[in-house]
Order: sequence, then C-alpha cells, then structure tokens
Amino acid sequence: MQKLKTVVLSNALFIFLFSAAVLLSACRQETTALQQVLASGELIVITRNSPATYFQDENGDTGFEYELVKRFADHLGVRLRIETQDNIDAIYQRLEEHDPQQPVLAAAGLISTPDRAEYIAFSQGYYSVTPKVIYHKSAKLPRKVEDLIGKRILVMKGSYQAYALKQLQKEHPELIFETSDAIESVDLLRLVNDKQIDISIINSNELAINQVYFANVRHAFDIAPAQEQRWAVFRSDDDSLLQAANAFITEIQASGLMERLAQRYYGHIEQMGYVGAYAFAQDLQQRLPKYEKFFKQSAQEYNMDWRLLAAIGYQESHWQPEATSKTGVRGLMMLTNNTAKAMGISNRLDPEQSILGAARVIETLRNDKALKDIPEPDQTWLVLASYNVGLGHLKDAQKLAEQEGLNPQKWNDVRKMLPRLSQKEWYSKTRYGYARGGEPVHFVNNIRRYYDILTWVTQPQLESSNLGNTMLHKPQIAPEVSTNTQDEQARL
Ligand code: BLG
Repeated sequence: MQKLKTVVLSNALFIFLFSAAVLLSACRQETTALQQVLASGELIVITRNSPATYFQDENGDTGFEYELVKRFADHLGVRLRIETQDNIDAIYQRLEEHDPQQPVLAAAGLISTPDRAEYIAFSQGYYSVTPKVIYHKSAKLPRKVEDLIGKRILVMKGSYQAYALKQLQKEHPELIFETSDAIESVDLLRLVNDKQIDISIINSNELAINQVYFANVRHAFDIAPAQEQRWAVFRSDDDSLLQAANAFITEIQASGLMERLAQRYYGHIEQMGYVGAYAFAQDLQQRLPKYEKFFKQSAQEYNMDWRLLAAIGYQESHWQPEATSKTGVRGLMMLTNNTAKAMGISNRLDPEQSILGAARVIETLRNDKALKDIPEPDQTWLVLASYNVGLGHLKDAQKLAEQEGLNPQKWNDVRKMLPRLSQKEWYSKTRYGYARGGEPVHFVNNIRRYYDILTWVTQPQLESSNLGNTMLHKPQIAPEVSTNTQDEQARL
C-alpha cells in the first residue's frame, strides 16, 4: 500500500513537473525577442566607438548611430544600454554568442555581406554610403583598381571594404591589402594623412565627418557601388526585434528625421564643399593653435565655451588677425570701431584684444534684458545674430515674429523674420529700419557648423592624434548645439 502510494505520488509529481516544463517551454516560445526587450525595460545595443557611430562629448553620448538607437529605445519605451566592441568581427561575434534571454541589436554602420548571412540577419537599409578610396594629396590620383596594385593598402578587418577588396582580388590577384582589427576609420585617415600607408577605403559618411581634420587626405574613386547601412541581430526564426526596427526605420525616414540627423552629422561637406573642408582642416592645424590660448583665456573669463568663440573667429576672419571686411570692420573677430571702443579695446588688429572684445560683446548681449531670460540653445543663436546685425535689428525681428504669431524667443522663428529687414514693406514699419537681415542667418548657420566640427575635435578617437593634442578637451560651459527645426522630434 505504502509502495503504491509512493508510486502514485511520484507519478503525480512526474506529471506535475512534466506539465510545468511543457508550460514553461510553451511560455518561453511565446516570448519573442521584442517582448523580452519590453519586459526587461532595456534595449541592449552593440556598437563601436567612432565619430560616425558612437562617441562621447562634453554633453554625453552622441553619434549618428547613437541618436538613431536612442530614439528607437524611446519609441519602444525602454532604456538604452550601449555596449561597445573593439572591431567589426567582435560585434558580429557578440551577436552570435548572445544570451537568448537577452536579445541584442548591433548598430555600428554595418553593411551586409553574403558571408555573414548564415548567422546574422540585417534590418532594412537606413543610410546609403559609398566606399571611397583615399590617398595622400601628394600622390598620383588613382583612377581604377589597377592603380592600387603595388600600393600599401590597409582597411578595417571584418569590414565591408575588406570584403569588397577580397571580391576584387578574384579578378586582380596581384591586388594585395592588409587588414587590422585594431584600427578605426579615423586611424586610417590619419595613416594616409601622415603617409604611413598609401591607400585605404572608408565610407563616404566617415569621410564627410573627418575630412576637416585631415588636410592631406583626398578621395579617389568608389571601390563599389553605394551600400546600405543596416542594423543586425543574430539570425533565428524570431524576427520580432528586427521587424520593430524596420517599422521604426520606415517611420523616421518618412518623417524626415533621418534626413535631419544625416544633415547634422554628415552635412558639413555638403555645406562647405570639399575645398572648404580642406581649407578648414589646414587652418585648424596651422592657424588655430596660434590663437587657441586667447580663445581659452577669454572664454574662461566670461564663462563660455572657447570653441564657440573660435567658431565665431573662423566665420569672421578664418582666424586671420588682419582681416578687413568690405565695410571696414577689422580684426580676427571683426569688431566695428564703435564696438571695439565700447568694449575697451584699443587695438582691433591685436588678436588677443580682438578675441577679448568679442567675448565682452557676447557677455553684454546675453545679459541684455531682451535676451537674458531666453533658454538655451536659442539664447546663444540669438546672441550670435545680434553680434552680427546689432541688437536693435534683432529686436525688430523679434517684434515681427510676435506680430506673426511666432515665438520671439525661438531662433527658428526669429530667423524667418530677419531677412524681412531688407525689404521695404517690412523694415519701414520697424524701429531700427533697414538691415541686411539675411547675413545674420547665414552667420549663425555657419558658426553652428564650425562649432560642431570643433566639438568633434575633442572626440576621444582624435585625442591620440597630433591634431587632437593641440586642442583643449573640455570646455567651461557648453551651450547645447543643434536644432534645425522646431522643438521637434528631439534635438534636431
Ligand atoms: C556688427 C557689430 C555690432 C553692430 C553691427 O555690426 O559688426 N558687432 C561687432 O562689432 C562685434 O555691434 O551692431 S550695433 O552696435 O547695434 O550697431 C551693426 O552695425 C561684424 C558686424 C558687421 C559684420 N561683421 C561682426 O559680425 C561685417 O563686417 N559685415 C560686412 C560683411 S561684407 O564685408 O560687406 O561682406
């Protein structure tokens, strides 16, 4: 009897355990990767540290990929956990070895190649790039693959570029190249810039971000047609996370957010042109170091970001202390005679004094009652516009904004009004009258761009370079940069 009881009991226990196991596994099966992410409240993203993907500046985490995945996490309503790997192979390996209970997404400017297809599933494309051959400007321009033969070529291990070169080797067996898993695109640019290698291949977006630092680098032809960058996950039957990513990508492409982000991160070549970018790179190395200490001193004295002062200086004179405008305004920071006098500056052509004068103008403007209570970053942009066009005209534009039902405290609204100051129908009704109102809009746009570039110089990736060593790394106060449109979908 006792024995029977035990058997019955152990049978019951077995049935119970068995059903529990079946139930559990059924539950597990039903929990998709997306549900796991939502339940854990956290999206784990694997990326790499590079100017085109993810890096940190004085405001914290940033980078094109970072901005995208941060918005994706917000969209899912979860926290973002960023994890970096040292190279592309390591990123894919991390996907392959991930704990199935903790889904991970890779967002690192990845491009799909057939050799990854077995283990890795890619999202739809979100940004198109072309792989560009780069070389030193003193070398002969390579025009075709044959011109690369016999050159010292180095690319990132595991990258699309390495894959593309391998494909080309089938037709051109004499094409020899090296790969390294210890370098990033910015290192490759530096190696070409310093003539330590002849050739590398980097994506157009990486070139766009970095061209301004490497004055000796030029790009030749595209080694392959345009490729789509994609996010990636470990390949499995469960594509829920990838589906959610695809829906998100479609959405931000349709809303124009993707385009705005791309403009912000990769747009300065488009705006400056390659020639402008080469010139900036040169001036960054040759001119800025001479005046950097003056920018820092004045910025510190008036509690502002030295790079903002430097960006104004580049816009005003390309860091040339003897610059003269058509209207007779002079010096590195282009002070008018009256302004110089008002700021206690005796010699406008002395760069140290000119910079100090400019810092005082900014300090005066941001303490003026018309501007002092305006939140950042708008205050900075409105101060800059006043620096250029004068506070009276700026106030006129603010008034026009108000009359139009716009917000006089928002740069995006005021900048729409400024050009009206050169049209009689509008300026005739203003207090201060005619002004070349288009100029301050252009002025502020350019300064923001230069300021962004100068900010990127402080990227950790560049700190080891010669260029990085000449720059100060942390500002006193960093006004928030960005914003092209209204309060908008985040900072852009
Ligand atoms: C600015 C002054 C403002 C002044 C306005 O002119 O100069 N800013 C400085 O001196 C820093 O103070 O406003 S006012 O005080 O209310 O009269 C208006 O007079 C300088 C501007 C003028 C501009 N650059 C700094 O941005 C300039 O040189 N424009 C001419 C360009 S071009 O050569 O004709 O193309």
